[in-house]
Amino acid sequence: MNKVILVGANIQRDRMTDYYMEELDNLAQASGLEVVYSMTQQMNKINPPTYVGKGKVDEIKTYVDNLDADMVIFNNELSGSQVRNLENILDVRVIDRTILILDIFATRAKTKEAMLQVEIAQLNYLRPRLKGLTESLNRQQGGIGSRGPGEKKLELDKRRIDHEKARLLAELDEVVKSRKIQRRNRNKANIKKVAIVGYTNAGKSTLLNKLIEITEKDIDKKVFVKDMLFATLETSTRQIELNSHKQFLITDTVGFVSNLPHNLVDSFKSTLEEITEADYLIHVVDASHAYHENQIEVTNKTLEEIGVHDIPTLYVYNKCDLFSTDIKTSHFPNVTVSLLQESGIKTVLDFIEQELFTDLTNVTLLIPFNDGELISYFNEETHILHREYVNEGTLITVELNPLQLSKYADYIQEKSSTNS
Ligand SMILES: Nc1nc2c(ncn2[C@@H]2O[C@H](COP(=O)(O)OP(=O)(O)OP(=O)(O)O)[C@@H](O)[C@H]2O)c(=O)[nH]1
Ligand SMILES: [Mg+2]
Repeated sequence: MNKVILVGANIQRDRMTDYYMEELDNLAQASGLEVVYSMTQQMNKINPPTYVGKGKVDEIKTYVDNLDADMVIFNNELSGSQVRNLENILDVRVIDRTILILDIFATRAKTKEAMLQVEIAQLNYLRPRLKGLTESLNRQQGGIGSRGPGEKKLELDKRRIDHEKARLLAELDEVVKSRKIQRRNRNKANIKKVAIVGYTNAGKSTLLNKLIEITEKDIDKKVFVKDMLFATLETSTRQIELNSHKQFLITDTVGFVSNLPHNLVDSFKSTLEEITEADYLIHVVDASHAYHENQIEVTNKTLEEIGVHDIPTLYVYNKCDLFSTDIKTSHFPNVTVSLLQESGIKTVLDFIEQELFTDLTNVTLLIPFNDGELISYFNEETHILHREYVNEGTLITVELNPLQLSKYADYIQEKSSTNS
């Protein structure tokens, strides 16, 4: 296991520095690194050659030697020449927060789409730093920052990077196209869509699993949950059917983190696009986290960046088993839950049901006796509120969406809105 030292330069007294450093520590652990020391420095301006001042570099060097560290990770984004200069003095590998996050994504990516997106983000990071990083990349064999395109590092020059990037983008385009077709088919079915969003490790995948558990027999549909950053890198969509037979699709998405590299957000746009098409968002918050307010802000800012506006949102303040006092909630509407202890999940489901199916209309239909197939359709696809046999056939009162309403207009006897 690599022993690493974390360094954070606190420019102009950013009060979030401690939090960023704690998160950097988590990111390092998520990457399988052992953090042996973490240091910060207050500074008013950047020292261009090595980012931090000379005195600080010497201090880092002392820690590197004494603690036998083999890597230094900066919380601040470094240029290629800063990496080179720092490595020359410190004599160990130097990376920054961005490359660390890219590395985690590279290790976790499983689908073709996610892998291509990460590779493109890595190339985008590498390109402007190529000159400074060549030495570093040459020196390094395997490990952080070398997964994905980095493996071909020795042959890389700008022209080749551009060429490789164009190739990857074309490949990504193909993958995205076929997924879009799938999505379009779903849209055609006019089925409502919910997306679960939120900071990494908040409990998004847990929520999806619990919803599957309480509504489905088929628990094979469950997704991966783990106490680590970026457990989920792909979006998974599941169909859920409520007791009332109403169905909707629900998508678990990639978690966000502060200072998520722009390259990454850009290249993950196609994955995140699913969010922009949702009818309803469930924003899961780890309310036990001291900085959850900030995490909400970061998530909302990232959502804005990918073009999410005006989608009704339910805030789910999760992990209430971890704190005893009532928390002050700042975003509305909200519910406080413990997904682990399975409290509050039904309320989330009620919110979804209320929000998604506002366009249902209560109608009474007369189905002739010889139209048995139609009866079974309404049995399976809708919620039959009332049933009565009359001379001409069966009278059923059901909730229909606008599409069904126009399709079965000929059978309608009576109409009234459900949600008045
Ligand atoms: N104590 C407690 N832990 C919870 C609760 N809900 C989820 N967790 C834990 O929080 C961790 C993260 O849960 P996930 O569902 O993987 O979180 P996520 O938001 O999908 O995370 P990423 O996929 O990494 O973005 C897991 O270890 C869960 O078991 C809860 O109500 N209470
Ligand atoms: Mg997840």
